[in-house]
Amino acid sequence: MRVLDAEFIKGFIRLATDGFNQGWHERNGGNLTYRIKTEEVNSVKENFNTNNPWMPIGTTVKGLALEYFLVTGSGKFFRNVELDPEVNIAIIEIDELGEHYRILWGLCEGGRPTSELPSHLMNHEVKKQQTNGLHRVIYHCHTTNVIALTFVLPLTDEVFTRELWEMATECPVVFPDGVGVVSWMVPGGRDIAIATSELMKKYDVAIWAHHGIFCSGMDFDLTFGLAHTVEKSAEILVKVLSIRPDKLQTITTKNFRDLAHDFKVTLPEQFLYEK
Ligand code: 2HA
Ligand code: ZN
Repeated sequence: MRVLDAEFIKGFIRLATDGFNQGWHERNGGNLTYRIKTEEVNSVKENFNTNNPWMPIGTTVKGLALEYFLVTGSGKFFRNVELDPEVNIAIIEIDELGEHYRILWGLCEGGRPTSELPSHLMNHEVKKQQTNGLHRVIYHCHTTNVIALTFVLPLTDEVFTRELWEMATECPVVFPDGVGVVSWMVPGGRDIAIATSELMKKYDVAIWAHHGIFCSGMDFDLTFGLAHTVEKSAEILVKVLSIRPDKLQTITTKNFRDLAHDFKVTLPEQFLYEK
């Protein structure tokens, strides 16, 4: 099969276009990676070029040895992914030590995988282990309202989770584990990758202060839907705070307990504090 005819490529491209249309991917902002299923690799491997050199990942991801990923390119614009996928995205393979990758398809005019490859792969490693292989997508985007909130709310998991949950009744059901927050850090390196992957042991969403969000999910719909829900909630909070600094009423701790009971979700006590 031609790579561009594969459903997993179409799903990846659709997410990139949807994210751009939401306004979360100015210029080369954001990045997306997908851990490809074995049968999907087999369906397109006749197109692979195995002559490219092995390159260092910049960290070690033993749990991802011999896995294949579809990734956005470093410096590439989400806006262009749909127009010219072969130039802007790539399929890569991880070596048996989890220390190097090589490009098998795509980035046909040159380039490297996303600058956030260490963060993406370390998050994939955590999520693959924690979900028994169910999570396959890691998505980083520059969600405007979430970023705005990182200037005015305390940068704690407790405050962000609770405030985002309160803004839309569906939120505790969509992200019952809550969200984690990373203070401002230099992007692209191992330190931010370690901090984010620590949070990913507990959460499916990590907020990077003054930068954006990182999220994880089983497929493209669920991962995009998660980012979309978090950002919509942040937008409502920005509006509420802009109208008046304090809420007249909200969803209460008791309301959250009732919701958890009826929807059969477990909400951590950490976030059910009385205000
Ligand atoms: O430019 O978003 O975090 C890509 C990024 C880096
Ligand atoms: Zn970014």
